[in-house]
Amino acid sequence: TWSAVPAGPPDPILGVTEAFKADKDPRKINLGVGAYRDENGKPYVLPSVKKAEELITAAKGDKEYLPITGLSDYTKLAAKLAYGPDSKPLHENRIAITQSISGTGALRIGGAFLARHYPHSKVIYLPKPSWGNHTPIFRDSGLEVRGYRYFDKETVGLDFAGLKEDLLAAPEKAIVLLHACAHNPTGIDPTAEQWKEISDIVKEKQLFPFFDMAYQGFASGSTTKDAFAVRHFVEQGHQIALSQSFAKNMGLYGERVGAFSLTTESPEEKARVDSQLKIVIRPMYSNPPIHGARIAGTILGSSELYPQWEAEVKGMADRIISMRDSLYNSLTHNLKTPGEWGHIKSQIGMFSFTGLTPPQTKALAEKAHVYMTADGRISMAGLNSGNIDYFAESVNKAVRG
Ligand code: PLP
Ligand code: TYF
Repeated sequence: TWSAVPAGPPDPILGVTEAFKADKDPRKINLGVGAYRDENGKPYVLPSVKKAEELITAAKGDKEYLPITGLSDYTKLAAKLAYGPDSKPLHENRIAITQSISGTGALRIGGAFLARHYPHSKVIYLPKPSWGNHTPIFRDSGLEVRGYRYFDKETVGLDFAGLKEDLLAAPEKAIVLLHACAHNPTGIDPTAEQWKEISDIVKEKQLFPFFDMAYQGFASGSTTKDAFAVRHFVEQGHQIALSQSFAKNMGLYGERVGAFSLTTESPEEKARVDSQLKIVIRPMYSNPPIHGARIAGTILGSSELYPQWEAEVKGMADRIISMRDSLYNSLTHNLKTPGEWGHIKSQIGMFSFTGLTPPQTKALAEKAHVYMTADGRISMAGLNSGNIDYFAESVNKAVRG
């Protein structure tokens, strides 16, 4: 029956982990997948998450099905975290929101909802490059995927002129996907001034902004600062779509906790949109898992756990920032590695786009047992004081050839 099914390629990011696992060298380092590691290289369960789980266990709740759009105690607080406590659409009950299977599920619900109900366009523009899963998510949702310039190879920075040109050349009312903060894979975000210009172009061209916020708090250490772009667009009167994930900022990766929301014109419109979100979700998975949503809801709703969690997110962000400083200093000052490495320090969030070439990344895997994606992206969280010197020396050798 399946004789004509061709073997598919592995996921380019998760495939790196497979190669890493198969390597037996004790010096090996996995900088492929974007999952936080502590200073001992171990996965990190946040203490606030452990406390929330204790409270949940003590409450002896049942395991009944959640409603289709999930735990409303959680989604209300997720919306407040993203849009801000003073958000106008939030206070006016104009935000349609549903729990989702983490960020991926939120993007997929959004893609499917827009493909069915957005009346103006079936075209979505993604930054070049973008997270590898964006293209299949939106294509499989029934949208036509196109790209806008984002990364400038020459400066290892934002191609802001190219970005503006491409958005201005897009058909009116097309959908545009924006990484809210900590752009994956480049680690390069627009500045606040640049976001304001992007907002103006989106307004002029009547584009529909779809924000993917997978790293709120993880980029700068402040959930408020990282929500700047989303809140600015909403203040400017844009109707937006928003995907949220608690995988990174609460370390809830495998619990699959996320949310998808749309701002609307009125509570009446919100109610109609909510009803159609349910119709999109019902035949996909019926209703979402309960445990992770309880954890996130407990933390966001607790006057004790919320500040504790914010400090823990900042701790993760700060550790990553300190690794950026160390790596930059090793390459530039200690090893005098040829090239300009300032981008390692200026990039934001989980990833650094090193500028290493595919042959260099291949050599790093084969000779030094150091694994990263072929585009030269490294997950900064995989570095720690125990392996950073070995990593810098290996990069130095690879660059010198
Ligand atoms: N969007 C971006 C930009 C990501 O980097 C990720 C991966 O972490 C996601 C969405 C979705 O991840 P998850 O489905 O684990 O929340
Ligand atoms: O880019 C990353 O590494 C994260 C994690 O299919 C991830 O976003 C990667 C690939 C994937 C799911 C999650």
